[in-house]
Amino acid sequence: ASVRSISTRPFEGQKPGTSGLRKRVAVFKQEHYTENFVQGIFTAMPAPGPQGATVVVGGDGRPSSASAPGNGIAKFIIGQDGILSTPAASAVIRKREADGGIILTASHNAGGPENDFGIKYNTRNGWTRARGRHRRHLRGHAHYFRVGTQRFEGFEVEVIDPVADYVELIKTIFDFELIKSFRTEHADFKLLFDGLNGVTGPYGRRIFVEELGFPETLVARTPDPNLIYAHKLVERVEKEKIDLGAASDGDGDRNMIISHDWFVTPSDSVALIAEYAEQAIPYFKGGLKGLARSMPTSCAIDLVAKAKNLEAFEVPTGWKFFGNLMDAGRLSICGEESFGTGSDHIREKDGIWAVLAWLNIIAFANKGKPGASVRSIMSEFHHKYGRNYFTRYDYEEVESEGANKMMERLRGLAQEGGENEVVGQTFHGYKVAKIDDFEYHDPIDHSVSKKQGVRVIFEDTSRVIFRLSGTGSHGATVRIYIERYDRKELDLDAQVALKPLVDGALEISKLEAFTGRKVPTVIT
Ligand code: VG1
Ligand code: CO
Repeated sequence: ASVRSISTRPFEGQKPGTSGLRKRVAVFKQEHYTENFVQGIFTAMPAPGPQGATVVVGGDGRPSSASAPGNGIAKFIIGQDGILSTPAASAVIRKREADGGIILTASHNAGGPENDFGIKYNTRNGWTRARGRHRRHLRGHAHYFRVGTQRFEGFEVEVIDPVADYVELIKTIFDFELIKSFRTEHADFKLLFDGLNGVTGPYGRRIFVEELGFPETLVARTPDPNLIYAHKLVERVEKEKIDLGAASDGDGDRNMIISHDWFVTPSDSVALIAEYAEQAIPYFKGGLKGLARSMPTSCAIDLVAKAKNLEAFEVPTGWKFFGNLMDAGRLSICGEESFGTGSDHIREKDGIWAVLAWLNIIAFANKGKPGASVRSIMSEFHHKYGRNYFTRYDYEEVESEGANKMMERLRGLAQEGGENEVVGQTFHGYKVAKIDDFEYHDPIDHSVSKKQGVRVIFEDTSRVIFRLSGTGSHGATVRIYIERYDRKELDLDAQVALKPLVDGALEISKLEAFTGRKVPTVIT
């Protein structure tokens, strides 16, 4: 191995969005593009910098080629065959006290040569910071297919089993014995886990099949777990009367929870897990520290926090904001409406963790009430707390200009305060109480994040929120989040319950006039 110095130009648009850098594969293939970004990561490494550092590298197996920058890094820890799920990488970084990790994935974005690639960088607390210029670069010929350590001049490469550290950690969190005895006592209980063809395949097999003894079940690959893209899973769950259907995304950090008779919104899922955690999940038996959600996520978890007398935090979209709260010992369980759920066991959202949390809770609930199901558990929750109906409309690959103008106008309205054409007006029966542009003041490091989404809050506490995606690779994606709280009507179809608010949101934003779009690309 030898070190060469190469200087490159800065690249247009090479700055991390909601979750690292995400672009078309062709963009990454430009000469030095990837190396330049990775160099930026090392340049920005917190003191004492990259000298002597240990860095974890893994990914979801998308095609990639990059040589590792030198920078005095002493050790690279790499998942075998280059594989590490995002949560597993976080687990490895923490267990092995590495200084950071590079995850090669575009997560839920579609893969393949025509589609997307991405790079996320994680320090021990999950923050992504990267910027800068490529300077020096290492040439080694490390292989990634066999576990073991390879030594080069000035640095070493350790190839690890990508599953082992993660499984070791996860077994300390959940009640595996309880789940196993539940499975043997309920031979008719059907679990279906989708992700066996993505990066979570080996993790799912090791945990659900080898550790817990569930039958090996496979369905089609599902890069983004939501009701539309995961339709095959949904169909199978309905047809085969599956009790717990679950999916995760390309890099294993997202999850979807369904049963043949219920779809659990991610906002409800995290609230439900928080409700049961102390009683059911060993990791939380000492008590919960605090709960949190991203701003557009429904307020269901806030109700649980209130009932349990816990702090509840509302942070901007993107997992990185939870890390500071966790490090400060003020946050145990958190989630995002975008199918992200997790806890302070690592610094990423964790799809398999969420599925195991549900299994653990179902097993626990069955001890008290035999026959407890996803639906009965959720229904009991809604009777206790009321229901936060929630839906999200995505308009993908919209012209950036129109999308930006729409957001600018909404921001303008928010700045005018109460004196504008929206506040005090009634849209389809809902009267606007307030409009603002969400700003987050981090209570730990006091940093301020502005322009995190425009919120329209109605007099009955219903909300509609507008923001632009920070993970798309081309054009703009407009996201509209719609929420309404109901104490009495608990069994409505969400799309029916939210229809007037959706119409109101479209009127308030003048979405069609600005973007030319009549219908959303995806509804979740
Ligand atoms: C989306 C989601 C956000 C999530 C992010 C990364 O971001 O809305 O909640 O944290 O993806 O998830 P945006 O900016 O496109 O709305 V992952 O699984 O793709 O790393
Ligand atoms: Co992901």
